[in-house]
Amino acid sequence: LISQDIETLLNQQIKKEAHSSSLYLSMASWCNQNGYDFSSDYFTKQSEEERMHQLKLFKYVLDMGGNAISPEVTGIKTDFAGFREVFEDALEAEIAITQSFKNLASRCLKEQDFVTMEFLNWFLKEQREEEYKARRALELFEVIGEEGTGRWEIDKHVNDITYSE
Ligand code: OFO
Repeated sequence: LISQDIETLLNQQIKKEAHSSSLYLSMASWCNQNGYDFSSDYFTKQSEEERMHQLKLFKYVLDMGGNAISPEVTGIKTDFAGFREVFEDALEAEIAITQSFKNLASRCLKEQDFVTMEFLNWFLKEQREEEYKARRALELFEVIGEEGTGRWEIDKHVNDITYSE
């Protein structure tokens, strides 16, 4: 069983993951329409991962006898000032998600809910990878540079980013 507070926080997290999934899909659309097709694929994959995170949390709430809420997602950003801004927003979003999981984890420790804490460990580890990838993508803008065919090069390398522990 989970407490009402933990259930509320988990439902908020479900909504955040759904929001992330929609945001990434919006980024995929913008990238495709502006000629960055590799990045579009990259963000489509990210969107699928966020959906998977959402469902993982959703199942956990139900498994623990709680009321999992199918979230309403609104206010998704669709217009970006440029290619770089898409990646800046992606990193910012991942950092916010990490913070959100940290808040959830600290609530679990306060309540001595070690079962949920153990469940959350998977996400905390996942965030390490997600933040790394987002940061690395942004670094490509520095390493390669945006001038000339720079953005075209950056787009080509986005899917090469891999994370190893
Ligand atoms: Fe990329 O965040 Fe989900 O968990």
